[in-house]
Amino acid sequence: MSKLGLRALGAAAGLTVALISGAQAEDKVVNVFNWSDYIDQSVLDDFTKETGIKVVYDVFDSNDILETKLLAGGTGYDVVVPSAEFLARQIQAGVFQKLDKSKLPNLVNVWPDVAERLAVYDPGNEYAVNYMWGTTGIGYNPDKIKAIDPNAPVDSWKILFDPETVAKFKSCGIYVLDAPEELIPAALNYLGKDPNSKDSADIEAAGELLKSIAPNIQKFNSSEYINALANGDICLAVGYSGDVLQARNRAAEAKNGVTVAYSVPKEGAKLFFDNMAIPADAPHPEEALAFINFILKPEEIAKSSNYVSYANGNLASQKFIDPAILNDKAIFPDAETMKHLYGISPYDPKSQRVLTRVWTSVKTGM
Ligand code: SPD
Repeated sequence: MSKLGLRALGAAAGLTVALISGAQAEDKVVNVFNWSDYIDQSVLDDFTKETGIKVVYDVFDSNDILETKLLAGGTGYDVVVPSAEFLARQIQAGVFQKLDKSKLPNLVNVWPDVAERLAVYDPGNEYAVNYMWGTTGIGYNPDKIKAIDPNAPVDSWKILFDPETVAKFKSCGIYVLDAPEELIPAALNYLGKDPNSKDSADIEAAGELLKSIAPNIQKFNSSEYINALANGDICLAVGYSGDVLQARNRAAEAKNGVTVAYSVPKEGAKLFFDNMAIPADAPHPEEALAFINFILKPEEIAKSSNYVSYANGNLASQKFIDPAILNDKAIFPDAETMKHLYGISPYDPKSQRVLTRVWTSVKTGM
């Protein structure tokens, strides 16, 4: 063979090697779709360092967004994090693959109480592992609220659902989650009805209550309240426990003089569980299992809990959790608070239609 021929052969061989290692590098990816403000970035970095698997991380702030994508299929995601009541109906719809538990040795670290609660939605814990959990309650700026009404009922849903009371705080800014599965149960509970009711008349009644206070609400949004509270742009929000506490931390870091507090209303609040699952058509199921197993490492999930102020479903992680977080009843509710928390079962297609229609009319005022 001529020198030119040899060189061409060498170049072709080099190209083949490059293509093969390129393909291998491409395979070493896991595509994760999680809630916004729900992880410490260093956990993702640690995962890549330990496994060589790159994480493509994307975020959402509503179960509806996640569910729409999952039901359409072909999301390209390997790990997703639905809340329990959504997980249950998505399992029924065949959206997920069963977890290969032989690839999840760190399951030994899970908190049995949390796994048991999750099993109500995922019998036998076959499809999902709890990531984090929390409550949906009231975030507020104590200084601004006190300046308007020193006796404001910050420990009660009255501050939102009593039309005369909420109207006092309209001028300092109120945001509410854009999540009917949070607000309708809260309104039902306030009305003395079952927060879990799937009865159309009950959902309509909750909708009427929400409509009566909606003119006081500046925005329905499920993530912007963190910065809005932290910057002092609003004084009241219906939000998720850890998000409100992140707002408090951001304000403290910024030293901007803004104070933020979280309350679990005395009438009761929703307890939610967000869980890691693998879509049936995940392109990288092995990497997904490696990712879930890594998140189940006590010191890694503890790092995220410390960063985002949410409780997690990993009992062994508690020795790595900052005592200020572990002992904060707003994050790890005590037995007394737990008595007032409620879970929600999945909405069936009919009640979901009513819920969606009522919610649209709350937001549009029509
Ligand atoms: N920023 C993270 C928020 C996580 C909230 N999960 C919502 C659960 C709703 N049922």
